[in-house]
Amino acid sequence: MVPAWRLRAAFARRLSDMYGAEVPAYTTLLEVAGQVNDDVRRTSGAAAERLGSIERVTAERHGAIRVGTPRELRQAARVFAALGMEPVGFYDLRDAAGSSVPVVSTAFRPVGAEELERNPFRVFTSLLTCDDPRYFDADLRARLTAFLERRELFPPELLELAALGEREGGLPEEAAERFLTLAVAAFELSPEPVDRAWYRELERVSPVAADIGGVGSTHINHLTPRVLDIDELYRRMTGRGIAMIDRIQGPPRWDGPDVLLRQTSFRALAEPRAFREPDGRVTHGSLRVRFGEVEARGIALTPAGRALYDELVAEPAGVWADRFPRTERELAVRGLGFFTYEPVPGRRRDGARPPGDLAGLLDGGWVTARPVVYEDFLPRSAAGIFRSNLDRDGRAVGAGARDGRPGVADARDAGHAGAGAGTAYDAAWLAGAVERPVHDPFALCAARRDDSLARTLHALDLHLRVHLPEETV
Ligand code: OOG
Ligand code: NI
Repeated sequence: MVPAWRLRAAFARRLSDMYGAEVPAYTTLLEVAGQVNDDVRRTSGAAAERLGSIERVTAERHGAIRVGTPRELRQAARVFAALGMEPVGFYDLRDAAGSSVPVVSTAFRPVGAEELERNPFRVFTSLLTCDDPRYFDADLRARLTAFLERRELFPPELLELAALGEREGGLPEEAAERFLTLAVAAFELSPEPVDRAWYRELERVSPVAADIGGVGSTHINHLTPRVLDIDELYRRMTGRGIAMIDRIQGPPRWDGPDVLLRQTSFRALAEPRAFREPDGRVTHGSLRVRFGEVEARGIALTPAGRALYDELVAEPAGVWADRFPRTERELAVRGLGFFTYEPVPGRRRDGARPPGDLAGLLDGGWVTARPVVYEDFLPRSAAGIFRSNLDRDGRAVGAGARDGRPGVADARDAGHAGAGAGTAYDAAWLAGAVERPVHDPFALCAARRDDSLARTLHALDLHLRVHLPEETV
């Protein structure tokens, strides 16, 4: 029996091999990321591994796929379930600040600390909001839906093996091999000719709509390694002549703790593709749909920490230095960051009782705090990555296309899916579509913290309640 986590690790590895063979700049990215991580370890020693062992960080990846219908999303969820990956979080990129993309998304990933440690592979998965009239009028929606209903992203054999794997928590050796082969194939770029007129029509609404609904299959559009020093990586990639997007998404580099997520990417490459012309001829051209992203991960923030982050994200390092916690301790005691806690073994009591507050326990050397790494995504960053990679030389892919129609911004201001506006795509709707609960990222982190804190207090023989600024445990 091959357990789910081994399937997940093998899937991530094979996907990476496939992607590397097809997108050579990705291989360069991996090479540079590996070198940067090695260098950081050499210069920073143990501190480098505060947010994960070098082995985990260097092996870590996230992928991204895009699908067209709730049915396709449900099927993707089933494939990921066999890999021990569950939907976490809901992201509405239609109203992401500054750039509206017609998708709602979730991320499939392992949720337990142990499963994450074994292999943290995650896939950001976006669903085209076909039912949002701000992007698709009734006529286009009907044709788009009909097109999507006809295609098959995941062959029945794959879905059956996935269901078996989910039920059993793994697959027998031979079935595992077959499952992995079919699963990787489902995410390869298809050689099928692209219907040029149809693709272009969707592209006029949004390049994302064309990438999703303009072709007969889905594909991994990027595979992202994790790096310990993203500023250094950016410099080195640029030094190698690889055109990166103009910036690193997220807060500026500063000398306080790394929090949440910073990401950057190289521009989507023009890859040769076959097109079917209106007269039936097959011609050759290119499309830019696959790119390379890289990310640095930091400490997960509580809702209060996240609110502060959102307020500061666009501010320069100086403002961060004034307003954001400069230390892990401050993040913890102000209730802004998530940590797990452990009792310090053998701490002598000296006749003193451990104090009843987190600051006292930390400062008195009774407990230690370990940061919880952020395992999720950020809508602003995601929308920025989407957008920057749809553009060619600063303009949208294809002749004059724009992401989002004129007027989308007005509708957005009025609140998404407002009065009478098609499906209300929200977290509850998404859970219904995948027929599984969608985890709340904050709740997952809080559960880990609370659990560790309860065990720590028990070990210290403290029958008290530790008051956290935000919540009470
Ligand atoms: C997904 C973009 C979002 C991230 O890391 O924020 C994403 C996509 O382009 O399909 O992967
Ligand atoms: Ni990504």
